[in-house]
Amino acid sequence: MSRVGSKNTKPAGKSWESRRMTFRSLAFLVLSAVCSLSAGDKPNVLFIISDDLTANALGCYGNKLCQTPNIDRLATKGTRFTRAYCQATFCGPSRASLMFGYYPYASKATGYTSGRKEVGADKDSWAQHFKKNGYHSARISKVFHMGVPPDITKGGDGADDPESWNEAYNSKGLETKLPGLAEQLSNNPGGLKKGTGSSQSFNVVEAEGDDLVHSDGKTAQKAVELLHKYKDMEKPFFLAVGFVRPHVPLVAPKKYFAPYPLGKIVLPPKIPGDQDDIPQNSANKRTTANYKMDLNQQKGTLRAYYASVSFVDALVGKILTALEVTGQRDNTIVIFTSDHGYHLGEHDMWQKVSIHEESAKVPLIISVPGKKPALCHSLSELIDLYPTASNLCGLKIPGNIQGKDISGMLDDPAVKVRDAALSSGKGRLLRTENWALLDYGKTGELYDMEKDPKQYANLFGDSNYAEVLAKLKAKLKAKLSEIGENDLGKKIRQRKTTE
Ligand SMILES: [Ca+2]
Ligand SMILES: [Ca+2]
Repeated sequence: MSRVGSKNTKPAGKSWESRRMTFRSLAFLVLSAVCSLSAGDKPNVLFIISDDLTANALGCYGNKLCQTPNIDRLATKGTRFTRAYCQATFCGPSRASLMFGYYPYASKATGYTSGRKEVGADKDSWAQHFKKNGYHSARISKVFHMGVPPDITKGGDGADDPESWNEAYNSKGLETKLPGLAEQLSNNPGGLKKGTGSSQSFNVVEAEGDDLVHSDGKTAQKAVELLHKYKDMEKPFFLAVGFVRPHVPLVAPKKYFAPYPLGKIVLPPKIPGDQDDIPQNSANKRTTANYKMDLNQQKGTLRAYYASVSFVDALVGKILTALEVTGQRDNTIVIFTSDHGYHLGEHDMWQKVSIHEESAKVPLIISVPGKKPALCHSLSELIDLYPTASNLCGLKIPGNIQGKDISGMLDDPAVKVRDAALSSGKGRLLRTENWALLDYGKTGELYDMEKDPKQYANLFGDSNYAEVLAKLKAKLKAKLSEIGENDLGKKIRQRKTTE
């Protein structure tokens, strides 16, 4: 899909200037017509982040079973990115990175931290930058890291950054203690243990009661309340809303399980021997075998994950409806994403931390009033949200942050600002348009993403690809060295990528 608008490279000369002026005037007229903006007004930002949500579970990303009508509708009103990557494949570092604008490799914010301690008091988070520049900044639930479920059952702040917000709310929830049909689907051979088990297992509760007995239900309700409050506020708002589903435990109201009877669930396609060329290491250990899941337990997990996703989708719908009924949809930029992806049985792997495509790729939708909907295949990173939103709202992009402004992609989806995306878990992923290098130091994985988008055949040890591998390793090294040049004063030790 293409759209009218500014191009990647601008033609020189007077004709370009006049075309640009015409375009600007047109854009202004369109914007004035659809928005109730007066000159100088800044758009609001509604940032919705889900937890552990793979793009593969969403209808708009091609899932035929999981029902996500509200997120799908948002996608039809914005730009949907098909190659957006997180900077770390688990909660803490991914969120610290996107909120503070530094790669985990640079900041060393690699644990369950907000990132504040690592970047220092003199750096502004994304929300704080907006707060300092005339925005009312608010958080509901998990935006910086929170332990799920412990911080949710406590109703605590988790690893929050109080400097970022004018107001912040937590959404206490009972999680697996909610009444309902409860079961543990991993590490429970034969389903002999009744009820739910340890916190990071696939614990499922088909809960009695409505949305509001859940942490996420309360989060959406608070968001609706704040949107009503903000409609008469003079300042624009930066509202960050974090949902904790589909992070485990997979607890959601019973009604969201109904569309997914076990008989309807289809596990991802399996290739014989697929696991054999995947290095055994801590990044890749969350396998069906290690979780001791039989076929029905695998399907049950997928079913509960889909129910959790549909629950989040319904809550996103409630928030977007509130944005519309309060008359703020036409002057609010809506961003929807997740902190990282997730395995749902591909390669017989589950959950996160892996740096395979399913775990490192994130859903990303950016909807800007006045801009045409589009599909964008250009590479982007979550770290790009901070500079991009800043530019879209007419705020200066802080010089210290490491993301790139991708707002040009919202005018023309063919625009490219990166030739590679970088992610990390236990290892580093360098993802170019055609290749994925998963680097673990001594071992690695190499995939031809054009011929093998599902990453079945690891070419790392194949001598026919030695040249490609060498080039990618050099590119990764150069990228890390570029990121190492920053203002944080951290000692970066370049790890050997070849041995
Ligand atoms: Ca997460
Ligand atoms: Ca394989």
